[in-house]
Parts: sequence; C-alpha cells; structure tokens
Amino acid sequence: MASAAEELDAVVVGAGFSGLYMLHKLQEKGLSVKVFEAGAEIGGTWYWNKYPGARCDVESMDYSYSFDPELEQEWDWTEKYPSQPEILSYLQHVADRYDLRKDVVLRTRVTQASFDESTSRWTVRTDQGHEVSAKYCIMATGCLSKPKFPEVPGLDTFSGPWYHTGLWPDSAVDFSGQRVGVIGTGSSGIQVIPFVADQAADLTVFQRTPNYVLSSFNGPIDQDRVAATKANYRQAREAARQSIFGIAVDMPTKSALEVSDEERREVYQKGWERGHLNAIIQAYTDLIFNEESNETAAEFIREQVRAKVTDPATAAKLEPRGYPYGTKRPCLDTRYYETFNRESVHLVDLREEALIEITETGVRTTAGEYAFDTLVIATGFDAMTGALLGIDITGKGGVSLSKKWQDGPDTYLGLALSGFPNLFMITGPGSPSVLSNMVVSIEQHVEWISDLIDHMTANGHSVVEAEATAEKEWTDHVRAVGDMTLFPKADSYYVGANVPGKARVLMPYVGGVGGYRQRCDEVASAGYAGFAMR
Ligand code: NA7
Repeated sequence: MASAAEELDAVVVGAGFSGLYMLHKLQEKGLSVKVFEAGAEIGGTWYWNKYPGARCDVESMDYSYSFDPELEQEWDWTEKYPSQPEILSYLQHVADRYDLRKDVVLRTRVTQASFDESTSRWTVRTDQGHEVSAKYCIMATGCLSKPKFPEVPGLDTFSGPWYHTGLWPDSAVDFSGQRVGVIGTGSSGIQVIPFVADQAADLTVFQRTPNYVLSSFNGPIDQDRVAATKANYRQAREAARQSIFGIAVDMPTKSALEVSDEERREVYQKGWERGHLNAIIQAYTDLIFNEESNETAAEFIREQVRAKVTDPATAAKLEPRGYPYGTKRPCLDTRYYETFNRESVHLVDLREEALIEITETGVRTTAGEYAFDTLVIATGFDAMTGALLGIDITGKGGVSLSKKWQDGPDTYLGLALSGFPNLFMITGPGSPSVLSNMVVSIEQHVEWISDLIDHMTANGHSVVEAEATAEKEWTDHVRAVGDMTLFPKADSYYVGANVPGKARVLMPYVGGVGGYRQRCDEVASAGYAGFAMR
C-alpha cells in the first residue's frame, strides 16, 4: 500500500484501452504515475464483460491501437470481429510489451478525488486505503462500466445464481439442464442469448425494447483483408481518424428518398451482407436526420427479422419499432434471431406484460410468474457519467461533480471541466465516445491530453482549467448538433433514459470523430483556447 504522503505526477483511474495508453504516454515522459484499477486484471470493459459470446462489434483490424506501427504489424487477429478473450489477450500483450504493469494497482477502486486549492493537487483515495497526491488526475473510467440492474425489487431474494453480463465471473458458468431467464436485449443480451440457449434446458428472454440487430457474418479473418490493411495501415488509420464514427466507410452522397425503391433495396441488401454496424446507417446522407428516410432502413431490417424467425407472432415481437433505427445502439449478432426458432426458447414482451419483481424462484410480470434456476441480467450500464459520478469527485470550492452535473454533464470538449483543474476525462460526455470506434477516440484523447501536459511543462505552467464560457459554448454546441439529428427521439442510454431520475440530455457528441478532432486540434494550435493556465 502507498504511504499517506505518496506524491505522484499523475493518477490514472482505470486500466482498459484508455488507461493503458495514457499510462504509456506518461511513462514515456518519465513522469511518476499510478493507475488504479478495480478489476483483478487489466482490460477494463474486456475484463469485466466475459460472458459467453462477448465480442466487439467493430472489426478486429480497426479496433486496435494505432500508436505503434510495429505493434499493429506484429499482432494477428483470428476473426473478423474479435472475441472478448482475444481482445483481453491483446491488451495483456500491450501491457507486457510496454512494461505497463509495474504502475498498475489491481483490485483497487478509486472512491474519492478532491482538489486542494492551496497546493493545486489532487488527493485520490481508494477502497484499499491508498491516499496519494497527484498533480494530474485522469479519468479513464470507461463509458459503459457502471452496471445497471433492473429497477424492480427482489434480485437479492432470488435463490439461484444470477449473473450480470458486465460483472461476469472468471470461472465458466454452466447452464446445462437449467431453466434460465435473461433480462435485457441490448448488445450484451443478444450476444449471450444464443450461447445460453445452446446449454439451457429452457430459456426465457425478457425483452423491453426490440433492437435493430444486423448479422455480423463473423468468421475467420479474411487474410487478403489483413494483408491489404497491413500494407496500408497508416492510410487506413488516417481515414478512420477523419471519419464520422471512427470507422472508414465510403461516404454517402444521396438522400434515401431520392433513389428508387429497387436501388435502395439493393444498397441495403449489400450493406446487410457486408455484416457491418455502419454499412446501412451510412448508406444515405439523411438516415440519422430524417424520419421518413430512416423508416426505409428500419423496414428493411424488420423484413430480415421476419425472414429469420419462423413463428410470426414471435417475429412480430422481435421487429424493432417505436424509435428510429440507429438512435439506440444497434447490435451485430451471431445466431440471435435464429435462436428464437428453438423450441426451448421463449420470448416475453415486457411491453405487453410489465416486469413487477424478481422473486425467490423467478420473475414475476403482470401476466404471472416464471420459474428459473438461473438468471442472466443484461440490463446494461449507467452510461458515460455513471462511473465518473460513482467516484466522489470535488473540485474548487468543494463543489462536487454530482452537483455540477445535476442537470446533465457540461464539459469542455468532453475532456475537461471548469472548476476541476488538472482533471481530464478520456472519452467523457461531450466527446464522440460511445458513438464511435472507441479505440480511435481513446487514442485521440490520450494524445491530446499528453500534448497539453507537454505544453504545460514547456511553458512552466502547473495548473490548467477549462474556462466556464468555453465549457458552456461547447456544451451548447453538443446539444445543438444533437438536436439536428433523430438521436434525442429514442429512450436510449445516449440520453440517459435507461436510468430513472437521470437528466435527459444527449451525452455523446454526434458531430463526428473527424470534425471533433479538428476542433480539438484548433483549440491546441490556438495555445489551448478556452483553457486558463498558470
Ligand atoms: P444496453 O444496450 O443498454 O441494453 C440493455 C438492455 O436491457 C436493453 O434491452 C434494455 O431495454 C434492457 N433493460 C434495461 N433495464 C431494464 C429493466 N428494468 N427491465 C427490462 N429490461 C431492461 O446494454 P448492453 O450491455 O446490452 O450493451 C451496452 C453496450 O455494449 C452496447 O451498446 C455496445 O456498445 C456494447 P430498453 O432498451 O432500455 O428498453
């Protein structure tokens, strides 16, 4: 354990993709750094979400660090979409390759961070009794890292085992011969359900909102694609950095409404067969702006559901309706819809019968009680702000972050906060974060923060703080751009609607990864405009 007086240059909270790269950059500067990580191993999201079927929905070649050309050349992915174990191995390789582990303290959750105005330093405390003082405090806490549970009572009374997908145990879970209930049909639910169905005697899925689920067409990685990408990785990375979602795709030029039905169908069909999260949503210029255009893609996806699910009543329940396609995070599946063709798999539509409680023996809805041996809770996360607000963070004047954010998360560029000097967030609210290829966004944030620290050192500054006016201007811009799109229309975690009582505000910046990067670069080139330094 650290001594009470341990003085560091920086504390980084979290050892996932963000924290590990931030650590690497700080180590390169020769700074003293400690990373506190709550998990028993590094990996962040890819440590916690070890449920069967867990997989990234960004292609392997794109969902990886670009900062070292040697690393990207030496690592070989095995599948089109990387599985959780493979991503975790990759991060473990990175941690070992750059000797990162020596500064990571595992099994240690940061509970408190407070800014001391007399010393301009952060005091950071952990649940293991650490108290350290650091010049910089960098939150690499992840956007989808605070698990959310069903709001109904009774989970603690359930007599069998239950597992939240985001807190999956290290040891394998065996569902053989069991009656299993799964609550939630977001990405985690749709990934775990086929695997549970393979083992369970009987599986009941509780669906509150049907998702738009595209087929991943996952399989062994295409070696031609690997060779082509590795031969041109620099260009591919640059294209991703300048793209809308951090994934390079051919940019659309037409509205969905200016082409014939036949042409549109052909384009959607091609997009579908590509097995790619962005292939359909970026097929036309206006799918995310215009409801009528959006509906053309939504209906195409519903048709795929009807084609895959043999029982029409079940298909009707699975058809995504009631919100525009893409405004809640769509999913990429392996065998999801087909799973409902198994006799042992049943679907409960919670829009027809509401969830009331979890009981000692199962789940009770307004239609009756369902008995289970095991429950899988796939109800997602308190996204973007949950992990940050889970730490008692206080800035200047003893103002807490929870007070500052009571009406929604105001930030400057999603990176910094007025009133909280020398504190940075990686992929914070107000940045593209969850609406992008996270690794691309993470690298941009880490490099930007790293450059700012260099600028401070070079100019003899010790304190940097976002100005309130710059923060307000940016936050207004984030909301204004969001209001031009269909995103505010859905009850998504993007707007905090999945957590009762949370302020309803579109949290990610939807202006695109490339444009956002440009704005951050302009701020830096202007001597960090909107920041006060001393
Ligand atoms: P998500 O995408 O937030 O999905 C959570 C699911 O759980 C979703 O279907 C929710 O329905 C459902 N849910 C949440 N609370 C309840 C209650 N109280 N009752 C019933 N159903 C509920 O989280 P995931 O873990 O699946 O995915 C997170 C991200 O990981 C994903 O976006 C990818 O980026 C990877 P709702 O839609 O809110 O009606």
